[in-house]
Amino acid sequence: MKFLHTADLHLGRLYKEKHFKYAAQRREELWTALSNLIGYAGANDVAFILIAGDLYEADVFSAQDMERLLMLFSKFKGEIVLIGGNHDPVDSASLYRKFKLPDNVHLLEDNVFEIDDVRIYGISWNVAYDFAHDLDFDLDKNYKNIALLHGDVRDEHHFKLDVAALTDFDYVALGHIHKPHQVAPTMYYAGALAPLKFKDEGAHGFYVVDTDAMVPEFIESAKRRYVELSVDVTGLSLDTLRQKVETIVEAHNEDFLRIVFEGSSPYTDLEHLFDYPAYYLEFKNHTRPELDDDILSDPLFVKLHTLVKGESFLVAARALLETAHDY
Ligand SMILES: [Mn+2]
Repeated sequence: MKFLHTADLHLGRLYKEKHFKYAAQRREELWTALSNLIGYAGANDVAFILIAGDLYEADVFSAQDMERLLMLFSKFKGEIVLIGGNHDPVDSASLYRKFKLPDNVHLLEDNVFEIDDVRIYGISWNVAYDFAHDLDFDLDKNYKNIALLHGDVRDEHHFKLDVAALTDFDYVALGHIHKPHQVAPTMYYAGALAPLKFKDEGAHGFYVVDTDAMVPEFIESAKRRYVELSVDVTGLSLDTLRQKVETIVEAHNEDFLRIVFEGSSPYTDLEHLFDYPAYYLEFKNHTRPELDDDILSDPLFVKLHTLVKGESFLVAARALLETAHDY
């Protein structure tokens, strides 16, 4: 029997980045990602789908959105087992309370769902739950036991999950950390189905797991990636730099792209010099002004340094240098 493990879809998420022309379209793409996942599951003999929390953004998710979600779920022939995360906690205000869930959708608040020889233990996030003390399971080894949880295995202050308390499970399906990865021999974060910010670099998708082997196969499904690339501009002419930027933009014109300028440059406004019709493109200027030791040992700059310290000194020195050039 095969199952699919996903998490952190964050449906409804608003894109507030300045100058992002495709914010509404991107918001819709998160739905497409889920729809594609359900299509994949249907076409690949997946018996059940595990959703490990943060399926939607409770702050902005409407009743119509919930109707749409449940309609999508009801199209799947298998079972859907899910829990709430910190973005969609299952408290009294939860939209899950206001709708009748389709027969194949199973919301686990702190209970077990059984399918053939598999038992899935799920805990939904709500403010009252204390993960530090309540990860106490009495497992029957005649079953394949799966845990479905949303939390952080590293951060003491953020729904800390105790890895040692979960080692008896055959598979632990986690959500919350957006990077897909293995945390222990049988514990995996599926990662965000679609990347949502520059911290979510790299490949995104979901895991497909056979319950006999319990070894997940990662299926990359994300349409776009977040890509941050550094360019050292030291000694480059503007024309050479323009060509470099152009090459990068062409290679990533369907991605979220951030180009960081580093090194030293005589141009203080590099981040405003380039503009290309890319899907999403932003520049960060981390360059330092070109001030070499010869210049800085000049009595004028030595005197300046007694008056202005730190970063302000470099800015002032740069301005002074530019003014001097004009004479
Ligand atoms: Mn989360």
